[in-house]
Amino acid sequence: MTWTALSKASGGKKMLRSEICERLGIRYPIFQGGMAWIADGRLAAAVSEGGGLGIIAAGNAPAAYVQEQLRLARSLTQKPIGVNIMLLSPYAGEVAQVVAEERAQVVTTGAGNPAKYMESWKQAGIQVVPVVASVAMAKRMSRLGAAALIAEGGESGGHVGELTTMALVPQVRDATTLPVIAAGGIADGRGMAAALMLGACGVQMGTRFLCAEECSVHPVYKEKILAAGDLCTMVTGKRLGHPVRSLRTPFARSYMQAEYGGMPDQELEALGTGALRLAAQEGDGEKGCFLAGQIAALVKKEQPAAQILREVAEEAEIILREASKWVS
Ligand code: TUI
Repeated sequence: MTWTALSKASGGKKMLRSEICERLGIRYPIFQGGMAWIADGRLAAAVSEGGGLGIIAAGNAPAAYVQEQLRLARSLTQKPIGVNIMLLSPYAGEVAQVVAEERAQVVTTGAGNPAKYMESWKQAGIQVVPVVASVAMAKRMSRLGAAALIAEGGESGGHVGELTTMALVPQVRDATTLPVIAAGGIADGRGMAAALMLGACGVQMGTRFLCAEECSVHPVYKEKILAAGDLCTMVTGKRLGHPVRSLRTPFARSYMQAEYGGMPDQELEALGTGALRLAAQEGDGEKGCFLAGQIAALVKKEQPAAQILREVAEEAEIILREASKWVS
């Protein structure tokens, strides 16, 4: 890992930087997670303008929505913008085409294997950064020419893999020579510093950015994150093969009961449909599915995205500077 202490950008003071900053043209090695129904052009632009990598979530939306949000973000900032493509979406193919046409600087992918799109994205000059939840997937993506990898542990909100961030990041790091971004269970400078110690060269945070001022998610969603405790999330959907971490709400509990109470697959699938939109847009505390990571309790206040980036990076810097205290 090439850690470079660049002094120019901060008036002679050393600052936290890594190879992913140079590769993507960002100041802080911090990505904002591509949260479906939530991460729009406005949030992505605020994060990128603040020095991180803002990412527009395609989620289950059609290509026209992604194009509109990308253009909105570009009207708000000149900095690089990413798009996250959720590969289970019926619109994944058309979204894949639009990001190539619009030449998004970065594409991240989730919940599947983006192999069939990789060549066209690379041809368009896009830096492809897939989310991986296993070593096998990391190796596959490396062979296909990914620019970097996001190693996402099961502490994260939303669709989760088997491994924790602590176990996954060093194994992915050892499996490829690509830069690794750690995700899942990171909300502050302590998590960021720890991720770097595990071999990552940057982090992705979703839950922390839910409470960014520029995040348009329903206010009830933000209130629930701010009120969350350590045991406030749970994983449902394992039976259908799509485990999802969300807040322990009436919806999540009744879904879990249906899941283990023998509800037929089709009915169970229908029960989940639309629940994320109800949470994000309507703030529906009964029928909504409030995706959130295990670190929700570490999110203490609503604040501008730029302040989140600065706080997390500065805290990580302090911890890393003091790390030599452990060796005497
Ligand atoms: O994708 C996410 N998080 C998400 S997606 C989402 S929306 C959704 N809608 C319906 C069902 C499920 C989710 C909400 N949150 N994170 C990235 C992520 N990707 N986590 C784990 C993975 C992953 C899992 C398996 C990536 C690749 C993979 O490979 C499978 C294969 O094809 O080998």
